[in-house]
Amino acid sequence: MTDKTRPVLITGASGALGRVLTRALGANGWTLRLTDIAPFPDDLPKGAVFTKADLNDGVTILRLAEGCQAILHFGGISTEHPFEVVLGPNIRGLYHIYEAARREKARVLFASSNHAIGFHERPGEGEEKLDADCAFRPDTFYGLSKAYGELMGRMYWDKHGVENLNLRIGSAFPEPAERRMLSTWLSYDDLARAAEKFLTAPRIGHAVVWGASNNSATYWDGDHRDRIGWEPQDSAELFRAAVGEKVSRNPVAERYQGGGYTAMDYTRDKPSPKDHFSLD
Ligand code: 15L
Repeated sequence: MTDKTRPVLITGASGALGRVLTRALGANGWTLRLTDIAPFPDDLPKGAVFTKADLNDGVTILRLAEGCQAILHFGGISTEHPFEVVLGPNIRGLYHIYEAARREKARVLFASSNHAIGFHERPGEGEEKLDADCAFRPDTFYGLSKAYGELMGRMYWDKHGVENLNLRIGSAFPEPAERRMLSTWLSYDDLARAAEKFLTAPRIGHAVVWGASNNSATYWDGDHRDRIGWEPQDSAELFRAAVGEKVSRNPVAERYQGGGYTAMDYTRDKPSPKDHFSLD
């Protein structure tokens, strides 16, 4: 039975996706505890409490999670940065979240990212799509922290029974902004629906789900979405005319699923379209 009076903690509440979740879950009657290092910019939903906190501060995170049934972990660094910048919020902070979840017997929704697997090539027309069990191929220090986060979820489930869903988000924006996003786009409404399904699912275990809408140009197939009964409703196809020609013209970015992130600080020789790296 769903108990909406037991708090749900949302980290990264002041970010774009945290605000989407706060609005949607608040409107549906969930009791929300919100946190972020930045102030919360919107009106608080009824009954919600916001606390400014740094994910590096383990004591505060443990206190914030007291009595919570779930943690929606959307906090931390959300784009590529130097290793030392990523380390605190995304690695140490993540450990604080999982320790809090273990103590509270709370479940965790982890905002993972396609950049955990960004160096997989984009499938061509009719080629096989990627299954969520694929190897991690992180494309940045940021993507590496997301792969680590998924593995932390793996360990906390196997060792402590902390249920967790790793939503490997493609591109969550109001609309797709370039051709790649016709494959990777996740609408805000589909994101909110996934969070609600996560909260009400009877059992999750350790699950990995592609965080993308129902896009016909998808790169991805096969995941654990049945465990939460999530079926995305939106599709990037509606935007094809607007963004179909918007490409980067960078051969690295265009070859791999992670797009521009794969090309950042890239020091190998640039691949020609026909090259195939055999020593993978
Ligand atoms: C992400 O993980 C980022 O948080 C977001 O800003 C986008 O870059 C997105 O991936 C993407 O791949 O489009």
